[in-house]
Amino acid sequence: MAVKRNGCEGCTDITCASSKQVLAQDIAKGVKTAYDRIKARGMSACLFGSGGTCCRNCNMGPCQIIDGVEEMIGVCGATADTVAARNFARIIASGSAAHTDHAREMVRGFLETAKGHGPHQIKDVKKLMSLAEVFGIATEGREVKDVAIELGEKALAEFGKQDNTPISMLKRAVPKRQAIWNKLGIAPRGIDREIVEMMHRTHMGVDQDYENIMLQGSRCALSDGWGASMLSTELTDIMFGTPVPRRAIVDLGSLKPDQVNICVHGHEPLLAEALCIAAQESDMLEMAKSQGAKGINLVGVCCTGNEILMRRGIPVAAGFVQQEIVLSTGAVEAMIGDVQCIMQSVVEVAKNFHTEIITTNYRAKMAGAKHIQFEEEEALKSAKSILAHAIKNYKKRGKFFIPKEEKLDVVVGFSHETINYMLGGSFRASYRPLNDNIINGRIRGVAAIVGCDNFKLDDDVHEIIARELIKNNILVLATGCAATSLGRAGLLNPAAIKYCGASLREVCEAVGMPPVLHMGSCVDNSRILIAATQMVKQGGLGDDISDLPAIGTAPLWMSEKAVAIGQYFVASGAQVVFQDLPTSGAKKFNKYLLEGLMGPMGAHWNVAKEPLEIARLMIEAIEAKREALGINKKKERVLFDMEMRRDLGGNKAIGDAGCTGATHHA
Ligand code: SF4
Ligand code: MSK
Repeated sequence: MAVKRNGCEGCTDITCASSKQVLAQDIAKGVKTAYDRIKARGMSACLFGSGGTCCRNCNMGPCQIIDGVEEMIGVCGATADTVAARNFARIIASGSAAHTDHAREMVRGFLETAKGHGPHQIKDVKKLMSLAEVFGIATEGREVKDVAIELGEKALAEFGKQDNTPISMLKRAVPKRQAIWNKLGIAPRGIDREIVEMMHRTHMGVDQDYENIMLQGSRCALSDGWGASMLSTELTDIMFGTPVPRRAIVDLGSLKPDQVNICVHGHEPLLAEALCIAAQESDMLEMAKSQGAKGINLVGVCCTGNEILMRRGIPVAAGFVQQEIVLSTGAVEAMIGDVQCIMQSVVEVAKNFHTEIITTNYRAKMAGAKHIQFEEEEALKSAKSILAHAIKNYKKRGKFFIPKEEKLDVVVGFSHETINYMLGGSFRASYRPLNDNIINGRIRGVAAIVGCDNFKLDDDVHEIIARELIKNNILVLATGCAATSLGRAGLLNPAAIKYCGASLREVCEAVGMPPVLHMGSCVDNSRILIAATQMVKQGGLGDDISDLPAIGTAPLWMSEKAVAIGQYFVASGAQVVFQDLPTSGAKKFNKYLLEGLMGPMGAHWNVAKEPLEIARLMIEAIEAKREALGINKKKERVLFDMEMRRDLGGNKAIGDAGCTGATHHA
């Protein structure tokens, strides 16, 4: 597979069979997608932009900085390192802001639900009580409603907190990590505050020391990971149910020829959940029938899709790079968006068909789209009015094409509680079996493949990395559009154990789980923080996340949120690999991210271009951690007699693992 970069090398390859089929149809001839636009632009990305050394933070510029050229520093004297650090920090702030604003809406929705308003309920009381304890809320003998209201109010206060004490959920981290944050003075104090301070410190003439800028960059990112995102995940679980394993479909083929197809796109699940409830109500179903449809088929796109996939088993029709392609089927009555990752181009694509693009959030409108505000106070009524609009569109449907060959079955719903239960069983639910399997070498380590899809690279990058990891007996956790793309590649199915090394296969087979575990949307990367923390607390794998044989990657990152996620992982002690970083134009700062952060954080960023190079780096990092933990002790050599060889018959994956050049000693 040739990986081609944006610009002069032309378009990237689409490997997804369903996507190719749709775009090959006559009805899609007039559609222009991002793949076409990349080709049409025909120019390389701006060197200053991609290297991170273009500054427009004041009107003496814009200044394009060339590192090492005296005349090419900023008018104010800012160096390449300062400018790249400020730009990088602002990416973190923007990504954190997106998660934070999302989380605030979820907390507000939770508080309304706790008060008994709206169509939702408190579904996971056990989780409510355990989170209440984290916030120091008394639970003994109290009504669920009272605990929930107090939790909602305390959670909401975390956003605007002004004193200098740390946000509540930091205390969930292991003591050693908390001590590192305290020593560095980077324990987040208020979720909004850290974003504001980051923006202030990167204003012209404020913080001009890249190491100091990155201290706040870490604090800002931590306020996302351990604050906003974690609150969103936990309260959403309490309200809509903590995910448990369930079968579902991830494919464009989840559209139905004889039903009203409605794509729910974006991130905040409040609207999507209300639509799910509304779509089951008899008045809506009657309305669909009156229009000649057999029913209402809700499908997800991007992370709203992941939210309802995880909790309700509702199919994800498309990941980020397929949002235009799903409309190109001509079979979608409406695409309903809330916030984030909704490309403006969907309006133009929809013009080729009867499809209506409906925006529902005052923060996210688009010219040419119909805006119907989703009113949270009257969630069900509001959801019904949006649905009714889509249903009335069904009769206008013209020629359409729904790919049939690929209906990719997935098993999803791996919250950290589920992993706990699945590996530990109902009597001893714990991470002990996972830790033991890592210590005995059956599972070499854990790798997270997270983040977006990106038109700049071929769409099978996630698959190539995941296959290499599981072949080398590394358990993979996935979130966001990366998880959806791994579903399309068939790796979220227990049958994917055929791609595993022998020992990982044995573990997955015994538990009945796929080797790649879908853990949710992009805010749900907080589940990975908790899972990693639980592994440390369980014992035997060191006393900090930085000791674990674990690593993460977001190889096709697109959104600024992915950088915020990357930084909160690094600041939590986990290594992270990206395909590129917008800092390469500033030598010292770039080196600081790739090496220097190791000193204060015990982890750093890594960059590797090709997917197999990324996988190799991840495997080597995991093996190095195993070595440092002293769990790579060689077993005594066993000479196999004929009977033992027969027992191993058919276990072809034994020996598969060596092809990356990594060392194995299990
Ligand atoms: Fe140029 Fe400095 Fe202004 Fe940036 S802050 S645009 S480097 S003068
Ligand atoms: S939707 S942020 S493209 S994962 Fe979360 Fe996908 Fe990335 Fe958007």
